[in-house]
Amino acid sequence: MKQWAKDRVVYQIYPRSFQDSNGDGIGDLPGILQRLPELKDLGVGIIWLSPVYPSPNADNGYDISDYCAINPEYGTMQDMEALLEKARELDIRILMDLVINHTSDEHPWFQKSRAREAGYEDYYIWRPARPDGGLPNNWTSFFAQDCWEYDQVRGEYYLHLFAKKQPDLNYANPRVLQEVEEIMRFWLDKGVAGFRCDVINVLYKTSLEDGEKRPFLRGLEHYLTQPGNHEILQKLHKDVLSQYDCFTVGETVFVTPKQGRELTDEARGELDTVFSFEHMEADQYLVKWLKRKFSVRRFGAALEKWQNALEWNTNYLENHDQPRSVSRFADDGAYWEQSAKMLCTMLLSLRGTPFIYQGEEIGMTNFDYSSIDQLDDVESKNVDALLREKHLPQWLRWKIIRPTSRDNARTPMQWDASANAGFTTGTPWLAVNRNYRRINVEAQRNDPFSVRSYYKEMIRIRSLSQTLRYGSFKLLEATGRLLVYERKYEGRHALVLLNFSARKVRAGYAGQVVIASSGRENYDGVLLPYEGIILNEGVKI
Ligand code: ISL
Ligand code: CA
Repeated sequence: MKQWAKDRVVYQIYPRSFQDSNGDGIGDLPGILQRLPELKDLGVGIIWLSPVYPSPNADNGYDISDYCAINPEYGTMQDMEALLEKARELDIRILMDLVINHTSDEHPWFQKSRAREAGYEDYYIWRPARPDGGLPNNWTSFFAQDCWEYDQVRGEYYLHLFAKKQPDLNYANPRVLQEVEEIMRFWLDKGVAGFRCDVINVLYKTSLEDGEKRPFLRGLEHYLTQPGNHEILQKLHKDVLSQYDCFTVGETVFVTPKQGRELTDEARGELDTVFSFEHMEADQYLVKWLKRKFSVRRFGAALEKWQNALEWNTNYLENHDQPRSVSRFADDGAYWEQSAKMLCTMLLSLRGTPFIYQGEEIGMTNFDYSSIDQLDDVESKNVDALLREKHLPQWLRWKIIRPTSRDNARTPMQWDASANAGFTTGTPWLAVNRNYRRINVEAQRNDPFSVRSYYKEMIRIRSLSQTLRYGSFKLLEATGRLLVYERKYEGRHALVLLNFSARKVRAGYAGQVVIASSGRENYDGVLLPYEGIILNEGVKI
């Protein structure tokens, strides 16, 4: 793995919601370009762009209809080149989102495949109905549906692990892999620095037999991290990735530490790093719809396991699929500011490359909508439909969907206190959170005590400290409220003390304060509500 990818901080941009430049209510590439200096100022060294390719937007760009072009809603290829150029000037590298498990059903490959055009028949996973007329198998999708859709043109069903407008590609067909290699070369040759690889451990379907009985994701055992998947990644690495100065992070659903180690083993040559999900279960049972109370103990246990499982981690608390961290793991009310800074202290002091999601650096919160009608997300809508089928009343459906919906993180970026938070002069595609007059970049930019300034300072401190970047990780405490860990490097160490509660907590350590989210310069053994502190050469007392 490249050293630059270890030393830099990544910032994820969800283009649709970042910055609109032409008043159509949709964020775009010129909008991003305009904001690059802002990100540079924050200390960002890498940007991950969620998909910007042409797409019918059944899943906001994760359903791609042309991999080597730019969605006209977002601009042109010239805009993309200008963005790369400006980023180069500022020494910011750009990662593209590589979504290759599925395409849009409007992609020309799918159009040709459904028409059985020569050479394209097997680009997707087609099956006839069962003799009894039933679906080809009993699998269920990630988005709360079955996995098969009947296509009138072809007279067969196609497999889709996600929405029905996202047919899965057939990786048993070597032509598909060649196409993917060409796409990767196209972008790397344009100067991108690598890829965030969407659901990259479900590409290869070993068999299409019925899945074991289970309430969700039936069929998973036939496609999760299969040997055939490892082979695909090795080939992409050998043929393409190894030829460039680039970095990859695989979004690997339900990944175990052992699989994570295999996927990132340099000797095997597959991926540089993976996103794991276990810490996201600190407030849920396996799937996000089954919420439980956030537990520091569970959170700490997941961190301890993953921080030590892999040679190098990627750390995140938010992305475009997850609710806002300050609303989820801490307090977005009375202790909003303390909470956001405490979470920042953690994110930037873990071992691995930190990923900040747009708006996280100003403490953006979950949306404040009052009904499902205000949502856009296909996943939320499918879940609502499923729960309705099961006769759940509306209030209960909303209770389940509201804290979990992916739209919580997709509300437009809050830039300033003007109309629509400075995101657009038109009507935003998704409503802006009403707290934008209080929570926005402009209000925080020049305030040395703001959440954003704290992020900036933490990024700076991390960049100066080998201990925080490369040190080993050791969990010292993960109790009801308190999370404490040690980072150690070449005989030096730092202690990170985090209070996940609205009460003062005794944490008996002493040392020199490197940074405290409260701004204080001395530590007296008691953490303030939602306070985060890093102590240099700290000791237990
Ligand atoms: O969001 C999730 C659960 O609610 C995840 O299961 C998510 O579907 C999974 O992490 C895969 O996510 C990625 O691929 C999807 C896309 O919708 C997500 O936005 C993307 O991050 C299909 O491309
Ligand atoms: Ca626009």
